[in-house]
Amino acid sequence: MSHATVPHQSFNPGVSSQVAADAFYQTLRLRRSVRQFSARPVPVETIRSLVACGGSAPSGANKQPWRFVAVSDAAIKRQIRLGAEAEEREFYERRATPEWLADLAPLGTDTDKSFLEIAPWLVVVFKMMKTDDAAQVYYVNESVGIAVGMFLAAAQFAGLATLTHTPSPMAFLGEILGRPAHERPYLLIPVGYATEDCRVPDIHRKPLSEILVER
Ligand code: IYR
Repeated sequence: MSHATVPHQSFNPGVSSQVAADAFYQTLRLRRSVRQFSARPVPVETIRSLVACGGSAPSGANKQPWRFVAVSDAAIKRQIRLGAEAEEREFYERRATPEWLADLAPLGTDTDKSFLEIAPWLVVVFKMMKTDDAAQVYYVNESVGIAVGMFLAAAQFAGLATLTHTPSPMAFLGEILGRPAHERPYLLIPVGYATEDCRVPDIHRKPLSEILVER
């Protein structure tokens, strides 16, 4: 069976692929999960561009099974903070295993999620278990994970700070944001600028020798 095609447009970085790839790495390597956000605003146009970057991701059968809900409304941000803190209290006080709490200790995280009200934007990513027309979707977790990765990389490239936040369970997000049942909360991403005095945990990425096998 024939299928419609268009000419491929390749991207020319204008330098060698090695130079371009290393330059991008020098940008990405500075990305850290930030929990101290300033109230400095980010224009909605910037958020739209970041979501367009996320939405450029490949997906199973091109079903694009993601929805990005961008929240700047103070009252909704407060509701989200209260919902997240309620889940986190449950997590830290009951659900987390001792091993999990020990693993989190170097991050210094706790139940205080005040950043959810301070960051100018909360981008709540939903995965779609069906299309809006109730059709089948494929490789949803892979697809949405890739889209989020591209969103995070774009935010870093734009000089913005992000946090990949997973209060769990996240059902309260669908309720607060009035999302339909076929959309399931996937990740909550505060977006903005880090405070001037922001500090982050002294943790490190694995060296290439540990993550790359060349054969
Ligand atoms: N969701 C909790 C706990 C938490 C879990 C993991 I895994 C992290 O990498 C970081 C935090 C919280 O946000 O505090």
